Order: sequence, then C-alpha cells, then structure tokens
Amino acid sequence: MTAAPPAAYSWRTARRVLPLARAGVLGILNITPDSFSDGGRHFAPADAVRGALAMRDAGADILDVGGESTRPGASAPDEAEELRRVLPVVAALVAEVGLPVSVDTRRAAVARAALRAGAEIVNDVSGLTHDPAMAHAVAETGAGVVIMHMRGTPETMDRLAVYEDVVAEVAAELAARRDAALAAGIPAEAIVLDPGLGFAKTTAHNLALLANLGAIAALGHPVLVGPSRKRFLGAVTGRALNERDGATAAVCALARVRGASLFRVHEVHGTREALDLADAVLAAGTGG
Ligand code: PMM
Repeated sequence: MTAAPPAAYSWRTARRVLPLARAGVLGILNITPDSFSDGGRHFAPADAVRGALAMRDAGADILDVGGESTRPGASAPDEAEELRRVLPVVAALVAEVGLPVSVDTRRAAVARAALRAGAEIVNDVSGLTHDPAMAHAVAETGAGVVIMHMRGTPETMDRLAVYEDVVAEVAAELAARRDAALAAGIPAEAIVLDPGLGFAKTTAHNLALLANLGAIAALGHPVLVGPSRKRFLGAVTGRALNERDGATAAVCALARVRGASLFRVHEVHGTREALDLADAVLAAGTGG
C-alpha cells in the first residue's frame, strides 16, 4: 500500500506556516446563489460567520470561501459580482472566526482583494491557467496556493474527460502547472496540489486517482482532495446529493491513507472523525 503522508509536510501561507502532521480540513463556504450542493445557504456575511463558527467547533482548520459556482456547465459571474459576494464574507470571517481563510477563485483581482481583506490562501480550480496575472499575484503576496487539475472550464470540462492513463496524465499536467508556478516566483513551500476530483473526470477516473494518490504526492507537495458530495459518490452509493456526507467522510479517510493531507468538505464533523481515525491507524502502523 502507498506510504502515509510525510509528517514533515507544512504549508506556507501569506500569514503563517500551517503544520500538516495531522490531516487538515477545509470547510466550504460557497457564497453563490446556485452552488452545486449547499444551494447558497451561506450568502450573507452573518450567515457565513455562523456557518464558519460551527465548522470551527466541528474541527475545521481552514475556511474556503468561493463566490463562483464551478458545478459542471455553470457560467461565471462577472468580476464585480464575485467581489461583491466574497469580500464582505472574507473580512467578517477574518475578524470573527480566527481560522485561516482561503479564497476559491480563478481571478487575480479577486484573489488580491481577498488577500488584502485578510485571506491567506488562493484556491484556484484552473491551476493558475485561467488568469495570466494569477501566478504573479500569488508570488507577490506570499499566499499559499492550491493548484488544482482541470481540463477546459466548468462549461466545457465534462466533454474533456478523455484519458489513456488518467493517473499519469493528471500527475504530468499538475507537474507542469507546478513548474510554471515555481518559474513565476511562488516558493515550493506555498504549493499544494489537487487532482481535481469531478473536474473533467468520470467516476472511473475519480476512483483511479483516489486509488493512486501516491503518484500525485510523489510530486513533493501536500495533496488536497475535494470529493465532498460529488456525483461520483452518488454513482457508487446510489445516494442523492444531500445524503452523501457519509460517503464523503469515508473517501477522505481512504485518501488520507493513500497520501492526501488536506480535505475540502461541506460537512466537517463526520470527516474530522473519519480523518482522526485514519491518523490513529497510520500512527499505529509506524511502530508506536
Ligand atoms: N471542488 C469544487 C470547488 N472548488 N477546489 C478544490 N481545490 N478542489 C475541489 O475539488 C473543488 C474546489 C466544486 O465543489 P462545490 O461546488 O461543492 O464547492
């Protein structure tokens, strides 16, 4: 079986170095009216803070705030609308929750504004390819960055889910995006890699990537996965969208023992529990 994640991993953000010896949980706050799975429940800053405090109590380590739905086929809001959604929430979370804040955006201007408002991580589902100014914005601000694998855009990705060897191709494409980030001046310690479950991937592709996460971890950066409530979990379990938190927690525990360090989820409590168990099993296996 693939080895456990190296305990030495940590993640440098714009404000601190986050230790990753224990599995890290990112709680999702989608500030969108049409979000794929939480349906815009977290829209007003006060609601977002309430949701975030509950996530913190349930064991979240980071809050991931997004103002753009990336569900398959979704079209993007304009930049002014994305800023209007994200900035007040980021500012309120930084002031009132006390957890590191990540901004889920493909736009450099949104990333810069969120970082000025106190966010410290940029989570870019386009892997720094959508906006040519994004890599420089991350380098200049010292932000931590999640470089996720996707092909095409949320509008076009479903028809680009064609691979001969999904694991090798996703690893090679992520390595190329990582190299471009390093060339733009982003330090290696700031980079986290994500195979992009559900983004230009079929159920079989997602399962193959989960089974072989070691190939992504071998690129030398902490690995983040975002399986939460996604379609492939429904395909395997037969569960509807609002019934997939158990499957999400189970898949996170499996991904942990396959080498992932960070887990982006809607429902924190069950995943935190599953990851604590996975970490206990991993620790028992190191001869303690
Ligand atoms: N998935 C979604 C949005 N952002 N970011 C990362 N890094 N990884 C993911 O897998 C990911 C993401 C789509 O899910 P949502 O609409 O439920 O947020």
